[in-house]
Amino acid sequence: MSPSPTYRRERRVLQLLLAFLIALFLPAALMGAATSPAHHHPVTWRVLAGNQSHDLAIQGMSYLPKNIWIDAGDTVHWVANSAEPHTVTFLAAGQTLASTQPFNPGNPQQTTVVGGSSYDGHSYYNSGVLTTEAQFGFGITPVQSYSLRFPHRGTFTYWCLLHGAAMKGVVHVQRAGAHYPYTQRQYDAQGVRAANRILSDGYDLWEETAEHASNHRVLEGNDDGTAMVMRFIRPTVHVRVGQSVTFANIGMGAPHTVTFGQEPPNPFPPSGDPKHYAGGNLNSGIQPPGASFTVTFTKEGTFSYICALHDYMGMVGKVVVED
Ligand SMILES: [Cu+2]
Repeated sequence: MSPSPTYRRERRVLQLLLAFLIALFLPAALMGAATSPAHHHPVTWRVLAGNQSHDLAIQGMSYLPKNIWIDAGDTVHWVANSAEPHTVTFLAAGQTLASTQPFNPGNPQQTTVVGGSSYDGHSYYNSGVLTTEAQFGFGITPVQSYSLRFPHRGTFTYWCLLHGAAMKGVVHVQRAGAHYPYTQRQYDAQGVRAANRILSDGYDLWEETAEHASNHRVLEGNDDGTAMVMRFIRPTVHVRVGQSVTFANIGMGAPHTVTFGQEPPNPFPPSGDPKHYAGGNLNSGIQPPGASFTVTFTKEGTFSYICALHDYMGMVGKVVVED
């Protein structure tokens, strides 16, 4: 005997109702699973290292954002955002920042990736040299990004080994599944605002510094702890034969050089005679903050020079010597 028409109709209604209920509740059930802590999907967050003006004259010493809140199991992906190099460096427990300063381009612990891809909360981890430039010099291969996973809760501070105390970032790791206080979009917007502030501070500093420069006193850029001016101020000066120009590093951050003639393979040691310069090779050597270098010009002509560390950013100048 075949089922009655009524039974068949009831069964079809039941099937439709079941399909409707599945359609209604399945997405909610899946979403519930995705947001529960037990099934927390790790998120990768982006932090920019540095920022700069279009002409590279102003370089920022900051991570954007400086503070980020993530959940245990998430990853932070740092991306190089300037020609000026930076590192992302977590110091070992008990290690001081001072013990790593100044940056040593000959130390692979500082210039290459150190530590694994997962942060243990207490060991030394280093990104290597992060820059948008393909080359860095000193035989160092730079990197464009660095990723680290954070499996443990805690507040973890990191530094840039090139800029020391001026450049600090913090990763706040909450428990897995905890609510995020900010989205990536909000961090990106914060980053744009911070970058614009740094650039406008840098241009103000450039203007103020120019007031202290003269034909006999050239300033090797300047910095205010966050923004760096990567220009000789003034870039062109005029003197007479027998006169001198003093190049001074009045900043707190970057070292510079004053290099006439051929750029030496190693810009660190000084070479040439600054007391009688009549053209050719002359190098100040590395000028840390506070250092100065005086050159006496004994011949007329136009003499171009560079900062061997920052010429690719446009840090170059010339001295016009007249009889
Ligand atoms: Cu320089």
